[in-house]
Amino acid sequence: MTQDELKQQVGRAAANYVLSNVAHGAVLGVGTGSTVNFFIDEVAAFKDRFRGAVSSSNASTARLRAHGFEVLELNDIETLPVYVDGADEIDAAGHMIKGGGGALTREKIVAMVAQTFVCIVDESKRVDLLGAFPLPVEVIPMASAAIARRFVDLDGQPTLRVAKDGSTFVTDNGNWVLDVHGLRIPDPVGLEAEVNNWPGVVTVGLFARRGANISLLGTKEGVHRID
Ligand code: ABF
Repeated sequence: MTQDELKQQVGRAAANYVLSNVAHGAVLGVGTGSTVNFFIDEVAAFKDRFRGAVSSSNASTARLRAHGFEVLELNDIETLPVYVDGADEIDAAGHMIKGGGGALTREKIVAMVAQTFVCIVDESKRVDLLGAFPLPVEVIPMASAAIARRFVDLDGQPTLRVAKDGSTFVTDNGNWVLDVHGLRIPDPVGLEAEVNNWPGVVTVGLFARRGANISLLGTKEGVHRID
C-alpha cells in the first residue's frame, strides 16, 4: 500500500470512530495535514450529524467549508468531545512531534480543549525515540535568533522555515517557525516544559504533556488502535 493509501485507511478509521463515539449535534475538533484531509473527506458525508467543526488552520477551514461544514470559533463552544489530528512522529506513549504543516499553535490549543485526542498516522510516523523529524517551534520573529542559539546549546541545528516562494514562512498567527534538526528527545515532557519557558517561544511542537489519547496507526496489515 502507498503512503496515501495508508493515510486514507486511517482517515476512514477516524471517521468511523467519531461516528460511533461522538453524539449527534456535537462539534468536531479538526487538525491539519494530508492525513487529516483524508479524514475530512471521509467524514464529510455525515456532516449533518454534527453541529459543526473547530479548525486548527486556515487550510483545514477551507477544506471543511468546501464540504459544507459550519466552522465554529473555539471561543463559542465549551465542550469538544474529540479532536482528530495527524503527527510527524509519535512514540509508544503517545507523545508527538507536530508542526510540520506549521499549524502547531492552533493544533495545541484545540487539543487542549478536546476531551479525546485521536491521532491518525501512517506507520512511517511511529518511532521509539522522538527527534529524527526536525522539531518545529513557533517563535515571535524578534526572538528567532536568540531562541536558535539556545537550541544550538542543546546540540540542535535550528533552521528558519522558508516558504515555497523563498520568503520566510509565516504562520496563520503571523509568527515564524524554527525547525530544529539533530535533537534526540528521551524526555519529551521535560523538553516541552523547558522550551515553553523561553521568552519568545509561542509553541513548541512537542505534544507530550497533552499527548494523544488514542492513536490510529495505518499499516499494511490494517489499522492498529493504541489507547
Ligand atoms: C499536523 O499533522 C501537523 O502537526 C503535522 O505536521 C501533520 C502531519 O502531516 P501529514 O498528515 O500530512 O503527514 O497535525
